[in-house]
Amino acid sequence: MALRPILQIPDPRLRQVTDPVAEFDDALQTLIDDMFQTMYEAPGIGLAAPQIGEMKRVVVMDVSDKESEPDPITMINPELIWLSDELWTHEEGCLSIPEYYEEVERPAECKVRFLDRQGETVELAAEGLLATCIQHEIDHLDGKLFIDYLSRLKRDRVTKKFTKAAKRAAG
Ligand code: GNR
Ligand code: NI
Repeated sequence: MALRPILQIPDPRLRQVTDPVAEFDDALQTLIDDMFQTMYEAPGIGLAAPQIGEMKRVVVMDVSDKESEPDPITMINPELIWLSDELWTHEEGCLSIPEYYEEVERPAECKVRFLDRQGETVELAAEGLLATCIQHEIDHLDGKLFIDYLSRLKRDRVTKKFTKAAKRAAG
């Protein structure tokens, strides 16, 4: 297992569409373990593979609160098969855009079909924070970020800030 560096905007890998997983091999199991370690250490409630530069359709999540038992969820090749008409607004953040938070409106409930880490098909209905997190993570697999739902003014402002910081870091 290994902690992996988390990419930040404007890294172009965060804007790419990722590839479906075809093989449930040891490399996939190691990737999933690395993603959980990286997510818990950050800490975050979700992590998508492209955030660590792995261009595959893999996400991990755990929206359980700190006081209760961990509830790790792995989704491989996830697909949203139903979204509610009812919307819900939640303040979102992203480990690839550290320390930036804005409210985003999304469908309040969703149903998702995915493969678990053994390759078994699972269907899950979600609401509240889990529904928001699932949609946020699946967006990552398609190169989409939560700032894409904000006004252009807000998106451009945060993108410029991180672009300047990256240029300064590169010297
Ligand atoms: O840790 C995270 N918190 C969060 C809060 C509200 C909505 C979505 C999220 S996901 C985020 C971790 C992350 O960047 N996942 O891609
Ligand atoms: Ni994110």
